[in-house]
Amino acid sequence: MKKALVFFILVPIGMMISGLAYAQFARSEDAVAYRKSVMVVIAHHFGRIASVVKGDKAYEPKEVAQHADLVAVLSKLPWDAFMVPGTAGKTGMSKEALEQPDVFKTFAELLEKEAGLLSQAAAESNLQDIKVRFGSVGGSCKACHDKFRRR
Ligand code: ASC
Repeated sequence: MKKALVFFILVPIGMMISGLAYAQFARSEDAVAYRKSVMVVIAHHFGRIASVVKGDKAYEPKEVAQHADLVAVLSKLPWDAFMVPGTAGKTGMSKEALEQPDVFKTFAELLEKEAGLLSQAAAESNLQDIKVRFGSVGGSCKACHDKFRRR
């Protein structure tokens, strides 16, 4: 009875409180689809900021702030989906990522932090700051890709 209470009531409540990103995937393909989708959407919104930073597009503060907010929120989502056993070495992720989950997590947290700072700079409409923070976000993407992306 007590175990059932924990399992059916407290665990789901805890999962709801701990947030959306609690990744519980029925099949490993679902985890792969989830993480790929999130990465595609992050790349899209980050790319929209890139065109402003590079000077290909005029700076519209409100738009950049929206893209930066999305990158910051999305950056919190995909990491558990990368840590699902059996999904390494078949996709863009190398096996080393699953062998070094702490290192992987450190990169993930760095991106989350940098994306939060980019979003702050965008909220303040500070283009100079946005450029600097954009560079740091890109650097954190690259650091993880260099280590854990298959070539
Ligand atoms: C992007 C994108 C990445 C990163 C990376 C930064 O816009 O799609 O994967 O930036 O290229 O070095």
